[in-house]
Amino acid sequence: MNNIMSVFCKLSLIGIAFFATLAIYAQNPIVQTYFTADPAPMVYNGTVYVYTSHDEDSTVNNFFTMYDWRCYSSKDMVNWTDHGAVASLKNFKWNEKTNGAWAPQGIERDGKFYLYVPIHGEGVSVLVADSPTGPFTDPLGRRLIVESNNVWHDIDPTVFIDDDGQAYLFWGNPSLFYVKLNKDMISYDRSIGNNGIVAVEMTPEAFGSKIGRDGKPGTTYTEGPWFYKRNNLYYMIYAAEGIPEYIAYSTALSPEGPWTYRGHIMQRADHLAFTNHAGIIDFMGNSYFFYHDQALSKGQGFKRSVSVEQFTYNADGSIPLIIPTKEGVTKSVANLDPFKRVEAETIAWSEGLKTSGDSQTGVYVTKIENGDYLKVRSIDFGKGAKTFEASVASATQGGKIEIRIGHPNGELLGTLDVKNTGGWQNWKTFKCKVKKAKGLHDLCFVFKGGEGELFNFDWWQFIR
Ligand code: FUB
Repeated sequence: MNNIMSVFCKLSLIGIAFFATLAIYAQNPIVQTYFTADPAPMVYNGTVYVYTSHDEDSTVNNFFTMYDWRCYSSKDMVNWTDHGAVASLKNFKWNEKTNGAWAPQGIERDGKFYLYVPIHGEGVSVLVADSPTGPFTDPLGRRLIVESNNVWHDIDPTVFIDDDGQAYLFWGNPSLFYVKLNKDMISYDRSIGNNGIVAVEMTPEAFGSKIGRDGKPGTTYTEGPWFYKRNNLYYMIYAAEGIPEYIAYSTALSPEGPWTYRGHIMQRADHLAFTNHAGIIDFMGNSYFFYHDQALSKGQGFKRSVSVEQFTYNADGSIPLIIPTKEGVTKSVANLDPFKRVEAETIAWSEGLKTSGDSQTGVYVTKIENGDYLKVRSIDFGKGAKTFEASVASATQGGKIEIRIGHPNGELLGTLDVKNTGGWQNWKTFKCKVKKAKGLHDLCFVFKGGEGELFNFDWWQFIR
């Protein structure tokens, strides 16, 4: 851990300098209201869902503080809707650990959603739900991976269902294991490997070579595997040569290997965290690479944030070197319809805000103070709107929502007055007239008012 700390401190200082200039036009990191890490994107029904782990705001900067798993979704790759913490350590009644909600991955099978999660030091477990955003329940009442000989190393599950219906669950640090999941997705074939658990052969040809801290030859594979298939080639993406980690990959013609080392995807960089963890998807004809950095915390490696870059595979299926940027995904793949209710927690960029939620209202934007703002991109006004309305709640003096085009100082379309509604959960809809903005625009909602918290914000829409 001492080695970890010295590397980490050095990276933190450099990161502070790099991110001091984080622009309001940035799209990365994709979540600004919380620290998020270990992204696991899943495409389902025309929507990208990203399950993330969650570094607590209260993290003391010497180890991970992680209690729950969050979920965000997008139909356009630039606006992300916050679904809150969809599962937590408390979902497992048998679990006594109060910390350790590490890297998850979710997958759909036959209308059910399976979330595979490690609890650090407690192996890998599974939760199931009828919707991608939960509620998730524990179908087993115990760990899924119970027989590996080092549960401390049983982290970072990655799951994939092959074309023939066989599902594979890989995981592991610093070695890679897999099980063949049964169709129920909550048990596995015990007839192979060591009572079902197969240890992947870790050779330099398969995963690149490095000399370990103990001076012995090893492979570059460290942790955070991401397993998928594309054009009949199987890909294993992983964090390599930690720490600090970079992202590398290997490919194979079968899920069971043999694997061939293919090189780096994302290099170490001063402004990245000492860990990195990748997830890759194809969506609407584009390819996207998710990872995490330390942008939002200005260089604190235990307070990470999920970012995403668009990329193009080379003709032979190899993955190019991907550069982490603060612009991220600049082109949306769909427009947002402002004449239908939009959840306020659908955000391209925000400053100063948090989200919260309850079973009645769902997730809403909170901790709104004077000068905070949120930006929503690619809004198609068509022939224009006449009225803006929003559902808000305030136990204090309320405030104003300035509706501006493009950025916090952009052209003012209108101002919504928010009054005291009699409580932070007493939701009322307020309306205001707006200037007729036609066509496609990005919008900023800029919050104005007196001292302290102004109001909570649940949803908005425009009326023609
Ligand atoms: O988030 C906790 C751990 O850090 C993950 O399990 C690893 O992949 C690394 O990102």
